[in-house]
Amino acid sequence: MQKLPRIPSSEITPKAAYLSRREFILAAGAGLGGALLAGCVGAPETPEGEPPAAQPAETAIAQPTSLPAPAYVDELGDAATPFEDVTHYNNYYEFSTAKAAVPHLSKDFQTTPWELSVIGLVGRPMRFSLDELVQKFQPEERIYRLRCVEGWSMVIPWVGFSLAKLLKEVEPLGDAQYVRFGALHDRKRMLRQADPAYPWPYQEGLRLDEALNDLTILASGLYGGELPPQNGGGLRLVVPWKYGFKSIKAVVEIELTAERPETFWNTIAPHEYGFYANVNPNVDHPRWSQSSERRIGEYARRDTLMFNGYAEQVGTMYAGMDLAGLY
Ligand SMILES: Nc1nc2c(c(=O)[nH]1)N[C@H]1C(S)=C(S)[C@@H](COP(=O)(O)O)O[C@H]1N2
Ligand SMILES: [Mo]
Repeated sequence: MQKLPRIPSSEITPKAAYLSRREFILAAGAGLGGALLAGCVGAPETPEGEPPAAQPAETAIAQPTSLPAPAYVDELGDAATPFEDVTHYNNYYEFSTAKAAVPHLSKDFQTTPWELSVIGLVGRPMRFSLDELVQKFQPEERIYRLRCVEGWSMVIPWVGFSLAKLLKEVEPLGDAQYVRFGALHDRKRMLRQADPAYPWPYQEGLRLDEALNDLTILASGLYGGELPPQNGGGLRLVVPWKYGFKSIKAVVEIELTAERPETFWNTIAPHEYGFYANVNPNVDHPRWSQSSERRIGEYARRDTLMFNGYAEQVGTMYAGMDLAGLY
């Protein structure tokens, strides 16, 4: 394997693990949870789309004990799926095809230490430890909907950082057009990789502009803590406007390429799983209608939103493309 340089230790600040409660409160005040936090502390409502006026940090944290426990709500006002469901209803074929079995079968999977290589068409190929990534790129709270092509969805409070920050660091070359993501390939640690019916390792890919979109994150945690093995720890990709299978778990390699990379599900069933896989209520999967979904924890189905509700942030990337063909 190619020997890759590491980031100099001078660039690493000592000690900084996951998002602290204080950072969460500040992040919530400034970002997605802003409207909610404002509501909690009785601040006046602001017009739609406008963030609440910035509060001085000291005001926001003056009396932490008087604040309610952090409430996790997405920007549409939907509460996060309970931690118990997020961590016990998991698609993770390296461990099992049975969702309920995944947490148990992955419970001894070591997520630390974790290493990520960034290679291919970049000026500075690099290898990072998870600690280095977290310290350098400062994960923040990102509360996203996750929509699986099977027709269920969740709201998950990730802890992660924009992939764009990492890509800028390695300096993509002019001919880089796509990004390939490779999951860990280790039969001893992921027992179901012994099954030759699947093209291991799990792989995914994005167009470079999709990878650089601010919504695209590498997640190192959820619910303010570490990323449990069953959710893709040490590190996983999260692309909230695409079907869940694009959000690859246990990422160890990121490669910038000129050609569109092959992906796990597209290789297995190309007529069922396209490269783009943008959430689209108007294009059905051959076996599952995509017009509605079941939010885990709810009974009634809800309408599926175009681009999973992120059309404003991502729609322009697909201008002029035939959306019906994007599956
Ligand atoms: N490496 C890997 N990543 C994966 C999968 C997988 O089987 N292996 N399943 C995908 C699918 S189909 C979904 S819906 C999401 C589920 O993520 P969650 O268990 O955190 O909700 O992970 C995706 N990432
Ligand atoms: Mo999925």
